[in-house]
Amino acid sequence: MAVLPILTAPHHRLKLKAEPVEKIDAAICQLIDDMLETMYAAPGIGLAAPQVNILKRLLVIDLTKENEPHTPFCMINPELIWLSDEKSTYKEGCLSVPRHYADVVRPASIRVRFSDRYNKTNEIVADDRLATVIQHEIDHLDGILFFDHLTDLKRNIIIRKLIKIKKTKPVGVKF
Ligand code: GNR
Ligand code: NI
Repeated sequence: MAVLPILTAPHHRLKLKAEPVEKIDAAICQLIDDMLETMYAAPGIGLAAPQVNILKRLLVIDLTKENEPHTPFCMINPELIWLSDEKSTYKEGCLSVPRHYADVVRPASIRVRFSDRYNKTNEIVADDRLATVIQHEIDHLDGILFFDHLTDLKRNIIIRKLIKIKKTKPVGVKF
């Protein structure tokens, strides 16, 4: 088990499209466990493989509250197969966009197809916060960050601040 370093924006690797997982082998299962450990350490409620510099279509999520037992799940090669017309707005944050939060409008309900770590195909319908987090994580697999859903002005303000932080803080230092 290992806590992996998380890439922060602006970073060109965060803008790339991730490749499908071809085979769910021991290395992928190890990666899933390391991503969960990294997510809990951060702490965060979701993590996509590109955030730890692995360009594979794989994500982990755990929406459990602090004093409840962990109920993590992973999605391998997830596909959004239905999006509701109805939208909802949530204040989003991202481990790759430290210190910044913004309201993002997304479809309120989704249907998503994915493989689990046993290579079983699953389909679920999600709404509310779960729908938002799944869409946020699938965005990472396509090189999209939450600020890409904002106006150019808001995005540029965030990116400028992130560049400033990177210039003044050595890489890898937590803040
Ligand atoms: O920890 C996280 N919280 C969060 C809050 C609102 C919407 C999305 C998220 S995901 C984020 C962790 C992360 O960056 N996942 O990619
Ligand atoms: Ni994120």
